[in-house]
Amino acid sequence: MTGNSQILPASVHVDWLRARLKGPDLHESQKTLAQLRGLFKDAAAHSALDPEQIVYRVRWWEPVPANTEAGLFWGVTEVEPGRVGDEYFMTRGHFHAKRDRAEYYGTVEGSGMLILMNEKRETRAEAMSPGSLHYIPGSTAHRVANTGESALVFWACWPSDAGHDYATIEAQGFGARMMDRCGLPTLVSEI
Ligand code: S6P
Ligand code: ZN
Repeated sequence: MTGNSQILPASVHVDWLRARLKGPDLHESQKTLAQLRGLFKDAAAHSALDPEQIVYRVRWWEPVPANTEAGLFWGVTEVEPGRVGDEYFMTRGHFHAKRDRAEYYGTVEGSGMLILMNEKRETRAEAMSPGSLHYIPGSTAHRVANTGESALVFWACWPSDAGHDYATIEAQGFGARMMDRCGLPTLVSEI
């Protein structure tokens, strides 16, 4: 019996086919259009949309406290389909507060673009589709745009001491935006 007392059930489970997380101690957040005011290029188009529309939801697991050195977190983000003017629904995007911290993203459902920007503001994108795996190096801001007609779902794994710097992106944005141009997702430079 003493041996068995050390065998515990896993507390968090992943539905691998749909990526959703289930467990008792998960964190959740969601962002509506109202909460994302100023993020999209076309302010007039933003004002014309329902402010309560949810743009994305995140559910994540912190098995160790935030800022623990050498721990890992796991999360799942669902970005709704939609556009503000010609710009696809997207996440706010961030650098990690500890700049050298890297991250993995893996796409489960839908299609989109992972927009990556280095500290010189050079911006590029990687196409996301079910099964695509994305390594986000340190010192690289990351944001995801849903360019499809259905929810874009991806998991993420990042260091527990990475932290999030949203302020730099709020102040300066990315060097390019993911826009619909004649029906095609196109990375349009801001400069
Ligand atoms: C965390 C990781 C993701 C994002 C999520 C929402 O480091 O990159 O879990 O938090 O996709 O994006 P954002 O930019 O609003 O945090
Ligand atoms: Zn991140």
